[in-house]
Amino acid sequence: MSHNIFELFAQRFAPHHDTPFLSTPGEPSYTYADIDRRSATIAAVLAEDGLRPGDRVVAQIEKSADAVALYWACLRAGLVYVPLNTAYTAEEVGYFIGDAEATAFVFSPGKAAKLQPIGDIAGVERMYTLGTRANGTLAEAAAQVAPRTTVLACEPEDVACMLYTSGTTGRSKGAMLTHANLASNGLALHAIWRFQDGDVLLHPLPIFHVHGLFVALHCAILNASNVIFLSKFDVDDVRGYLPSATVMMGVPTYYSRLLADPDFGADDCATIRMFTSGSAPLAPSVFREFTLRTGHTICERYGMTECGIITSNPPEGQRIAGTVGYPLPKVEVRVCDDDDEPVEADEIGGVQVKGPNVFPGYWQLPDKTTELMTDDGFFRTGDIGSAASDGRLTIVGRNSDMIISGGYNVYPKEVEIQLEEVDGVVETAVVGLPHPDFGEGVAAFVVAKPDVTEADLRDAIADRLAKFKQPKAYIFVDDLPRNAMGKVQKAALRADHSEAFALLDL
Ligand code: MLC
Ligand code: AMP
Repeated sequence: MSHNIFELFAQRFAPHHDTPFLSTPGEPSYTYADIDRRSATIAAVLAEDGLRPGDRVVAQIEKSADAVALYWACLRAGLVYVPLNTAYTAEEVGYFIGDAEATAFVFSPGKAAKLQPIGDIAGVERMYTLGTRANGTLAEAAAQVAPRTTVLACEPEDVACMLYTSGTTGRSKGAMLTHANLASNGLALHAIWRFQDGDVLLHPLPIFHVHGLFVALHCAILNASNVIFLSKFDVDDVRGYLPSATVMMGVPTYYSRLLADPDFGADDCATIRMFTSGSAPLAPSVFREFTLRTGHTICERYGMTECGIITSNPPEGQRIAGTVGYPLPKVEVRVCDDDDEPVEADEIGGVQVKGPNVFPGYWQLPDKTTELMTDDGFFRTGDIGSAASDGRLTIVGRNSDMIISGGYNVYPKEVEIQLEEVDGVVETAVVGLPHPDFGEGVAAFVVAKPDVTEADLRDAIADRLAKFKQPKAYIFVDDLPRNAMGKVQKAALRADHSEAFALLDL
């Protein structure tokens, strides 16, 4: 029996082959049969071009029905799909296609001038463009070939996707996710979130991260649901389509932005049976105001690239603000001290996870993977939290300085490295400070010679870092606070400047 997750998808959507799957505003709906066939023709092109199971297909493409068809093509052919944030600059993309040793690189037609040379330098064998309107060289080639309907028989532990994350040391690492990881997490979520006939998912999330590509889309596919497939989050668009949906998944910024619209309220949400939130902490104030305004209690859940969804507030039971609920079925969560010894209930420690959802490791970094796994097979998440006596988990922070801005991870080291290359900059410290819209905003504390200006810094990194990583505030200081060991005290910077974004005219 094959463990290719595409087999599971096909079994679920086969009885609904001709029903709507991706409904993009302004376009005719694509049925499951449309995307199934489209993915089979893309798989045929990739196979004819020599791609073999296990090869990495790196894609920096806009959210579209064809992007999903490419993802399915990779799954069915046993290729490793490597989606990249569309905000990454050409320089960042060069790192990823090199590190992944990409065999194929698919990018938006509009970025060809910048990215084709990057692919050439990296020695990528096959490059294609793929637009949002069935345009681009890959789409055109796929339109000329017969579908390749076979689905490669996979083992559970075969790698299906690789997503870059956790760059605490300044560079992201490729988290490998297997067919079994994705299948177990998708089936668990489909069950605990009570997906049912007739559910329609409103999908404003990007599809280059776990949340939008796996957590949201896989639940819908396993339910053969129709997906209202928005190109990005926009308050007016979301409000317009909520009445056509029954489920929406989002990051906290989505909910705070909806609440910032004074006209948003219960009438918008009359058809919705579940809102979920994750990828970053949901402020209890947002949780409570959302309930007051709409009558809905957001279901907060906790996940990460390396583990998919780990815990969720209960579908029927009590959802408590500031908590992330209980472990999914077959997932074990424990809170431990520095010696990997479980702490008492309600005591704070490091969150560790074990289960079919946990990834096998980082691409070509076995030592890093080993370092994060305990002797008894638990993954050290790097998150700090506590578990109540009934197992309900609360996340209170992270043991790294990682910033989560609007649901995207930003690694301070990656930003500091770029800023410190600017002439006249002596040193920097990048931290996340409370931000009314993004949850945390990237702020850079800079020690520099007098002639260095903020504009110099912004210009220097404009083409080197994705915009979401670029500091939204620059604070020039004479020196950085240090402890007795000489280590910069970022906690002090966060504490002393916690109001910085609240004071800015955002
Ligand atoms: C965009 N910008 C951001 C940003 N997104 N800056 C910081 N943080 C972000 N997340 C930049 C833009 O480039 C723009 O710069 C400026 O900020 C304002 O843009 P905007 O129009 O307000 O941003 P928008 O395009 O609306 O995007 C904001 C957002 C988006 C919150 C809608 O970031 C988003 O959809 N986030 C979801 C991320 C996600 O899917 N995370 C899941 C990770 S998986 P300029 O200069 O051009 O104005 C995971 C596991 C799990 O964590 O548990 O789920
Ligand atoms: P990523 O590496 O992009 O998958 O981000 C995963 C990280 O997001 C986790 O390790 C947590 O730090 C954070 N995270 C995800 N969901 C939540 C949540 N509900 N509450 C707090 N932090 C969260």
